[in-house]
Amino acid sequence: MKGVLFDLDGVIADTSIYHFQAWRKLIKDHFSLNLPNELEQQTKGVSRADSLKAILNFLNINVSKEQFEQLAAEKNQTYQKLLNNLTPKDILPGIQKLINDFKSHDVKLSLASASLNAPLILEKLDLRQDFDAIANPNEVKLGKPAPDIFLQAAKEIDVQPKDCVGIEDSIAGINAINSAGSLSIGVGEKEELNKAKLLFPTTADLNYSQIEMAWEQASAKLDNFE
Ligand code: B16
Ligand code: MG
Repeated sequence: MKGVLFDLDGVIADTSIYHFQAWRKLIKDHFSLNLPNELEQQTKGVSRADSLKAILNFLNINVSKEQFEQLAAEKNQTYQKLLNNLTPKDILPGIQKLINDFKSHDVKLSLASASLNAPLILEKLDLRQDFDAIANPNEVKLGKPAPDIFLQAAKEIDVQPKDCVGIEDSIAGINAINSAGSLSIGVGEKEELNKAKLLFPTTADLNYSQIEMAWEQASAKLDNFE
């Protein structure tokens, strides 16, 4: 295990609350409609444009290309205002310890978030210096569930994806890690997350030794196979 590829929203901090609050406000202000909660899960880990497409699709709303761009920009303005409230206290339980454990075992850290706001968020959480790299979603072709952002995050730390574990809370993200050929670690209790090779109910349950053990078991299986 030479690298760890971290998702951000839902793993490092609960920014999904702010994302959804911003989407809710946008849809209320422009279309006087209330967004149902089920859309929160569907937009987790999904890029800004793909989230807006999913929301408009769900509500059966058609907009011009210009209006689409404007809506996405307005959502981001609201989201960034909400991010002003973010401090290191918002780091989810167990994450700082896990980061420290990876670092003390010389495992490189790379961020594989779909969010263009990721560098800003890591700064606000005072975690920027802990990461060796942040993959830029603008530099990859396809969003999660495609593996691209995880492949890019591994490349940025010069580690083969097969030598990395990826940590995710979204279904799209777990599929992306599996397709990238890294070992997937899921966080959450949703049944759909069962495609993760190792699953922890919450971030507070994440545990370096268990991850290392799962890693060793997976490598042993591969060795036997070869
Ligand atoms: P932005 P992750 C994702 O972050 C969020 O889960 C998703 O809700 C959001 O639409 C996406 O980032 C894009 O974020 O609008 O800030 O570029 O889970 O991949 O860390
Ligand atoms: Mg996430």
